[in-house]
Amino acid sequence: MEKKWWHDKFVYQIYPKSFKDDNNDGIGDIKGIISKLDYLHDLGVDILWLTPFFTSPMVDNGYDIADYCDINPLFGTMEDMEMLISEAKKREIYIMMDMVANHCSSEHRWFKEAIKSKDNPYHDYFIFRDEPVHPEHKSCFGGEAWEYVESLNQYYFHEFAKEQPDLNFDNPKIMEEIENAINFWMKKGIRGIRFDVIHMIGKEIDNGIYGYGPKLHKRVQELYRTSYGNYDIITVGEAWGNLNDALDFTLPERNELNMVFQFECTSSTNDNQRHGKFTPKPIDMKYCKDTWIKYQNGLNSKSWNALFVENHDLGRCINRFGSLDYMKESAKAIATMIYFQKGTPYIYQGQEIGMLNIRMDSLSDYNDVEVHGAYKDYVLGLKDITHEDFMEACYKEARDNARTPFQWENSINAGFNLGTKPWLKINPNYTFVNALDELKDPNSILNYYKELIKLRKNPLYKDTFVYGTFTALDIDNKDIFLYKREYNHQTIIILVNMMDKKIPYTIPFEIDKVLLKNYNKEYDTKEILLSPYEAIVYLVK
Ligand code: TEU
Ligand code: CA
Repeated sequence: MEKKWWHDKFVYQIYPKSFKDDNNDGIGDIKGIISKLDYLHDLGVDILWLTPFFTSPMVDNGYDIADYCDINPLFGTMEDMEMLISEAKKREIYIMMDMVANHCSSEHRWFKEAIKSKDNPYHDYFIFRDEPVHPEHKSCFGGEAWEYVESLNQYYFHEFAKEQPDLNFDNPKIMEEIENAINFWMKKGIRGIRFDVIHMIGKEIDNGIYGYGPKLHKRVQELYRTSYGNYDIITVGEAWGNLNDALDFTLPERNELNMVFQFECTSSTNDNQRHGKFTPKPIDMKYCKDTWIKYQNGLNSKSWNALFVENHDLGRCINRFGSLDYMKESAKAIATMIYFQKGTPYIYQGQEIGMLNIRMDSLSDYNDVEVHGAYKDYVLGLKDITHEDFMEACYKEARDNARTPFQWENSINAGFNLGTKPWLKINPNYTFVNALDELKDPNSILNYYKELIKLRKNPLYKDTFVYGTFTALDIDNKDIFLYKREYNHQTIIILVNMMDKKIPYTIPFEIDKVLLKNYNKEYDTKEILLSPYEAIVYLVK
């Protein structure tokens, strides 16, 4: 495999609105990120993926872009962004941007022109029809996917909110616009791109095809050729699909993307026979283990994996995969289980300090457009989810769980700012879950993350973690995740108890030494009684 500069790097995802509010207006900003670069450097991460920071009315918190080449004034100025890029670079940290190509904002100049008349050159930038086509296909955020425009006597298509009209990729001008936007940022020194819902840019609306249309991969290849492929950057696609879809995007010879996120584990708690995340079901860790193994084996030698358990659209990983009774232990176990696999680790802001889901008192505490759309559809419309069940589902799965302000310390507004009411509630647990306390406690989740990152980068073991083969062991065991990484006669084994119970276990190999552990135990025999969520990384003889 051809070696790349980003192969051994950790990506850290920042949701700028919630990270750090420097000017104390209640909204996180770029200067806030700059002020925390030392914290991030100290943690050991190398690439910062920033969710969209472009001009936006913020209906979907930036995933509704009104100008692809300008900075959202809520977050700062272009000078601030240039400063962030250069200050980060001084610490050998690089910026990854979020490219939303599938749709833009209804406040974008293109859309404002488009609705002026059918002859307007921008009209064909969007998907207009005289009647809704396949009206049974609903918007991802609730309600219809077609919105009527009276002045035109036409409807336009929007996969997400009605303020997020889909762009018409059948119009070659759209490819050009997106290419120009990417090239603009490449020249500013951006070193990575995360592509939002990239599987949707091949849609064929009249044929009822929304994801993975026949022209999808040709379009991604064209974007590669005309824009980011000319720069030495790291790319990752948000592509909801299966293993074969992942291969199609990531086989190096196809010149598309370096890796994609797979959502089979994180969405396995959604009951898709009913209303998805709003009708959640319990986690099945064996299923998750099998899925992780499937992607490791499927992409292993051929392409590359993205290793993640959280992002800005998901509930927190302790709530999903771990246990509140074993907060610290399970947080560390989850990290150990996932980040020693082969691929690029992604850490979502707050994950490293064990931030948790938030219990909101009322529906109005939620900011997310998705929550309010779903409430209208299922609680008020279909009436097949009760208000109480809906609130309970939101506690488990609502995207706002990941978007509460970062908890920096046990002081006013958790240190997010100096006291102005933040745009979204702060989790009241900041009194005991916060970065400052975590830094001080040698057994904290944060210090474990630091140790884990150091270990994965340690020159003695790095090649094994980065390029070593992955082999799952004891695969039928439904409680334990055991896997081995091997490179040039070095073998490292990762053993994780995924359960909240004690499990006696006989280690099936000869131990040289323990490289990382989340319990203060000595391991001198091969017969061990694993504690709940115990995790151990062994160097093998
Ligand atoms: O998400 C796409 C997506 O399909 C889901 O993750 C979505 O968040 C929803 O929860 C499905 O139920 C991406 C972004 O990550 C998300 O934040 C945006 O809202 C969305 O695209 C639209 O740009
Ligand atoms: Ca601010």
